[in-house]
Amino acid sequence: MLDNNFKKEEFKKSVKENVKMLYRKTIEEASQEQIFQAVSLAVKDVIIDNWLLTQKQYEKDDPKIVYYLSMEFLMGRALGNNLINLCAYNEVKEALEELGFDLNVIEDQEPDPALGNGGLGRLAACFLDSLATLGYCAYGCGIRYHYGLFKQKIENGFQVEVPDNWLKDGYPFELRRPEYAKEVKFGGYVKVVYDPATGRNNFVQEGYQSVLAIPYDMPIVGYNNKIVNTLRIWDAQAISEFQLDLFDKGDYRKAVEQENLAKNICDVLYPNDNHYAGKELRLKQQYFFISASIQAAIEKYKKSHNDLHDLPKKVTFQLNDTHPTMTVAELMRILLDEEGMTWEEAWEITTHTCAYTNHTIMAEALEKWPIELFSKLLPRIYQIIEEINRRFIQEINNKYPGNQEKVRKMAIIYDGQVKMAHLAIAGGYSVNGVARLHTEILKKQELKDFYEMYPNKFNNKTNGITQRRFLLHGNPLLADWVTDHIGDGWITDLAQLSKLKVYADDKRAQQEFMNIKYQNKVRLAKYIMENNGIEVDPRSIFDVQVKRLHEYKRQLMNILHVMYLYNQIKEHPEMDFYPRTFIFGAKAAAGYVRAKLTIKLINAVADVVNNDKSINGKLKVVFIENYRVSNAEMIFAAADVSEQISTASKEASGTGNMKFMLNGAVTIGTMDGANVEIVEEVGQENAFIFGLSSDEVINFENHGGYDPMQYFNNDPDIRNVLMQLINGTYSNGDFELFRDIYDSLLNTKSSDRADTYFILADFKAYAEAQKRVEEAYKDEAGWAEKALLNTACSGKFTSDRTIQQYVDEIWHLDKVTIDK
Ligand code: 26Q
Repeated sequence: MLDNNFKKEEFKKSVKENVKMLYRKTIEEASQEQIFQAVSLAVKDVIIDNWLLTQKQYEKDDPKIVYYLSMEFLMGRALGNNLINLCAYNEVKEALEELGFDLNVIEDQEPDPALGNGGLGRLAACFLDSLATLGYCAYGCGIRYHYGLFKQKIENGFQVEVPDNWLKDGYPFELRRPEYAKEVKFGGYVKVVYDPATGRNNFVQEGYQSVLAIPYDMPIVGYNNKIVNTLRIWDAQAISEFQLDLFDKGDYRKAVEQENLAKNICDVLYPNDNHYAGKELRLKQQYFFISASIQAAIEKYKKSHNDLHDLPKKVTFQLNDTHPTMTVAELMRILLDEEGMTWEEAWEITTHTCAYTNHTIMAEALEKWPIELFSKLLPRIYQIIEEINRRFIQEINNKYPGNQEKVRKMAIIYDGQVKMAHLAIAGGYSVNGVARLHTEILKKQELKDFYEMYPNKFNNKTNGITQRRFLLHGNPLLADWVTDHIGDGWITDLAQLSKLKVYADDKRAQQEFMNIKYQNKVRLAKYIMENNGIEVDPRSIFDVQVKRLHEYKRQLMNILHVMYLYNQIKEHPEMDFYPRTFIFGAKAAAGYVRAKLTIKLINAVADVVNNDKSINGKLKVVFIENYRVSNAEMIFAAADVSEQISTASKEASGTGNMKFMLNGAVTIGTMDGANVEIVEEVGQENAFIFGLSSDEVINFENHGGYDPMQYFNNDPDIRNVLMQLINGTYSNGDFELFRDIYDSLLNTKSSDRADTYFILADFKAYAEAQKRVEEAYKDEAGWAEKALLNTACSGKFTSDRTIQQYVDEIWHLDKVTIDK
């Protein structure tokens, strides 16, 4: 066992002590939840020592800091992950066994902190893990939502959202730090005050309302290196609780208003994924956590440095999509209004400190705020953005004299709206996409004009995932097998997985590899039985699509294909067919009606297919309720086939695709996002690629010429499946239930083009690729080789590699090691 602070007997004593202190109980009397709290407290104790050590080291070394600013951190459970990174997992497992507890059951007591929607939020969590493991000084900055992403229940086949009260029993891995509270100001107006001493106009916000931002810190444990970084999430508190004298002054109304303002800011995470909703509360959330985070960062910088002009040498603010773009204006405000700098000085510093990551090219995800809303809520910030815009337009005019078209397309404020992406690009020194194809599309299409103006700002950082959670913790059997074959260096250097390649055609290795897959399928089958009451055969092909539900991700194409297969089996019962279990997991945004109807369709098909005795269990369909980080770990480990079937050009990167690959699942997918790079690593022959290319899709979109009706008219298989949406086959005779889905594919009633995501265009190619999957799976050795090679070739997709590239090419951080 590696060097860590765990002594088994001491740890057991500490758990007993904690149960006594917290609950006045003996260990025999305590519930599993209470044991979880007691164990977590014992673990936190060890972490805190390293946390202090790390802070001391940072104070001594004064390394450059990255602040990763994000509205979302989809952390998943902390206990198991912390034990893994402390290299104490097995010891604690044994200690608990000796006390009569099962660590897995204890881990299951932890709420799954779901302060994120999907890919973007989970990426932020993987990045924090890699930053700590690689020894870089990094702070995550976000919001302490009281309710995370809703829990999903399925009732009568429909999604029902249930509030996620994750703080209900107290969360053991957070530390409240009220002494670092910051004031955040909203509303009011800006008064211009001439200062004869400096000859400057000063801008003073008056008549505003304040909220107090209280930080809560969560430890981010690096792997086996004693480094513990910090995720700082801000909670809102009414300032009047601190300033009771307001009442004395008789300003009762303001006190109540401020109280109300504070009340709802941190209530809930907006459950939209890849979709923008221009809600005032969302804008408040943005400014709330940005203002607090930037104030704290500047204060910290000033403690040990005396010249703010050197800020870019010591600090980078990385913007996780446009949601934290307010950073640009808030930093300008502090430098101008509080530090008394000139515009030019402040702009020079800001544009060398901020950097922006783009995560989507979906038009409906682009953030645009109406200026009335913006200027009322944030008058001084709006004023600053107006000036940024005025100067930016001047720059455009200088570069393209008389070209109004450029101004129209690139201005930060235009048509009564503030365009956050434009502000992020103008206000920073780096713009990156999240996979090679995505970055190319940004440069050639979506952000073409900006690329032309600032080619040097643009760069690619292909996403990655942390193997510590998604292999070492999630798939212990495979993790041990890998370590037995190539040593444990892969845990911090995933490229070493390529050493497994020599085993790809080794009979024994293949058998062991597939046996582990089988055991993981048994584990998932048990979970499905317990949670869904559906019996699935672990010998069938586990074909999995888990991700947020969105039309562009095409869960609909997957389920239409299942309907097609079912028709085939019914028509040709004698047909050779390898048993397959189609597994879905997906949350739909609460207001996304068509996505929710797709969930109903999946469950309706499941009902019919799973209960049809005549097909002898050849086909099963399972919708796993409440897909989230904790069950994801188990699902990836059990997958044979990874569904990555987005309309080409729409998925910026995808990260689930990488988690499947790492766990030895074979991809069926389009040439989209990071799939392109996955195929490049593993080889065409070890993946199943189909469908329109991104160029073909973009060409249709720009020039028209796509007619889904042709497929309906000319292809009887497609026609049959589509008719089954409106003839009651899956709706107990109700012709209307799924009509919206049918219409979305064929009818041009709405202003949208029918079949926006080219499902009918790709359907046959998809079915044919699925046929190839089936044939390949029948060849046991051939499949084992493919699966093993997927794991062996997944080294590129570690977030350690991604972070190292951010460090080398954008952040330029200093590596830190803890002395001794
Ligand atoms: C915006 C405004 C108002 C409310 C919500 C939002 C909002 C929230 C979340 C907009 C977008 C998101 C999330 C986007 C996202 O998760 N994108 C994914 O990012 C991954 C990590 O880079 C990529 O792998 C995925 O391809 C991309 O879809």
